[in-house]
Amino acid sequence: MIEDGLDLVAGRLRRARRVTVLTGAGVSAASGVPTFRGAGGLWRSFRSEDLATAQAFERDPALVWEWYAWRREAVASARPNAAHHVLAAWSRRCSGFVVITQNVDDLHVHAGTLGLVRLHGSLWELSCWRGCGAPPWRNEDVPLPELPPLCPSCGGLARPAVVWFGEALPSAAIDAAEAACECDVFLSVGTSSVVYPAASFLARARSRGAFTVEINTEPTPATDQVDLVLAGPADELLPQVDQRLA
Ligand code: BV8
Repeated sequence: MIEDGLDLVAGRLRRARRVTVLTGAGVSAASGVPTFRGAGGLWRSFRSEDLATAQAFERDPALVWEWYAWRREAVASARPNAAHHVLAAWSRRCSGFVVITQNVDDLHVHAGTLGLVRLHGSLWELSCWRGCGAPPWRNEDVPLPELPPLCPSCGGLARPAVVWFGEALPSAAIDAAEAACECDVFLSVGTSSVVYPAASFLARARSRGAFTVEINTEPTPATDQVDLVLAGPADELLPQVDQRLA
């Protein structure tokens, strides 16, 4: 019964000093943001993995920028949903609470989440493709005035300041995420648990004694690794857990 699962996780959260939540595209699905592997995962005929690489950008920067401009357009009209709001409230209520996100839509930021660890960057930040030394900059223009956008410092090509496949994650984010795996409860919410190193944190937290929970509408490779599965939409289940904490 889902009710028993909701009561169980609420009981664990009430007793927990340290709680960590890993989120993926499924958390933003109810906000209308296309997921990576779900129905919206394909752009034209391209798989996300084929476009989110430095090789693809090297080959055809205009094509890759068209895809990111399309995603920025889709996210620009999106608003945080109940899942984002519950996690933001928990981050304000509990000092030992950390959200690690794979999402680049910044909806957790817009929900006011404290202590957010962004593993893969942001759609709203750009950096210099040449690496001229200019620090990454924020640009929320939709549409972008020019495609592809240029580096304001050297005039060369700009790239989205996201982590592409084959690229290392920011070491500060990795360090913060690994530290957050020392927790009492670890929730894996709305992620297909196939992209690494993000998908490694659940096992890491489990090996350190955390009570682990998966919230997802579908089974994933993590489903048989966790202590508890809550099968359903995060935007419905997280508010139900929150009600039980009141
Ligand atoms: C690296 C930014 C090395 C860009 C992204 C170990 C084993 C196997 C492979 C590897 C490995 N280690 C490394 C690799 C390679 C690779 C990898 O993991 N490949 C996978 C595909 C097998 N990893 C990398 O390349 C990483 N870099 O390893 O570098 C290195 C090291 C040192 C020095 C140099 C190099 C970089 C990975 C990051 C890539 N960038 N994003 C952009 O966004 O454009 S990844 C991107 O895809 C997302 O950020 C996210 O991480 C991932 C998508 O996954 P999800 O978010 O989970 O989304 P998805 O659509 O898949 O699933 C949605 C889920 O939600 C589903 O389960 C669905 O059922 C559920 N759902 C839907 N609706 C709801 C819901 N759940 C709840 N409620 C709902 N309403």
